[in-house]
Amino acid sequence: MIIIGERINGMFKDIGKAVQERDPKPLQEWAKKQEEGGAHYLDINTGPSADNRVEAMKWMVEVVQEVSDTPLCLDSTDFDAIEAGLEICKKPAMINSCPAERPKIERVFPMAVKHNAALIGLTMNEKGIPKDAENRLAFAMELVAAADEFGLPMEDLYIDPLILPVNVAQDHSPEVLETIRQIKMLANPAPRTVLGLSNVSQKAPDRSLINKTYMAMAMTAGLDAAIVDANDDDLIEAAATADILLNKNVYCDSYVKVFKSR
Ligand code: THG
Repeated sequence: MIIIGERINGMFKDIGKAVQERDPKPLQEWAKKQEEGGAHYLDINTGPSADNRVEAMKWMVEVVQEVSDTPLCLDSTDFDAIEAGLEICKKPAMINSCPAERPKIERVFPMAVKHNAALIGLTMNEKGIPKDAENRLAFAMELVAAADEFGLPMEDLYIDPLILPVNVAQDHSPEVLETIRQIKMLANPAPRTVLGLSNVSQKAPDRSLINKTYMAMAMTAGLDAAIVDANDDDLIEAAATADILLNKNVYCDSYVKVFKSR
């Protein structure tokens, strides 16, 4: 399971403020802390309040790379900001994200290939997120076809079926699991799958319980990666354990430690 740490996101008050004031400290502290928690990538999102997202993204990538070698997942709807970040990433990055909309596909897929980056494709278009697995899969198929067309290796395409909060969109959660199952049958080699896991528990009590339960269910369906709270030890340990029980990693007595240090 690939763990993408969610915390360096301007949606969080401390990060939003740090980006505005160009104070590197909170970003650098969260980079180290998430790495120690078990993050394999760090999500970098300027948040909604940044006034110049290109400059903000460049600054965020620079200050995080001063203290961390962990690969970055550049999270923005502003493709100029993503491109500016990619230009200065030291390690192959992940682009987060591209919906199934033709003009955006034509801009982002070649960008991923050029920078040897992985790419998260979303099962949505300008009309929004469908409810049924069937319609989410139609968008997944468009993304798979785009990977073929633009020469993006299938294992670099991460399809995100977009989980919504269970307290307002409960009927989506089984549809997302079914979507993950079927995405794995769309191509050989199969594309990978990813979720912004914490969405599922937004505004609900017992967030950690909902997050880790849904994560284990999604892993059984074929989930390869998730944007998560990398400092939720129970969740990280559940991911490591599910990898063992799905025979994805070799069992050893310290498998949690091995998973965290990967
Ligand atoms: N798919 C992809 N990328 C994504 C998402 C996705 N990026 C953003 C998001 N969704 C994943 N990251 C988060 C980060 C934080 C929260 C949820 C998902 C979160 N934040 C608290 C909240 O909203 O209650 C904020 C708490 C605070 O302000 O302190 O839950 O789905 N590809």
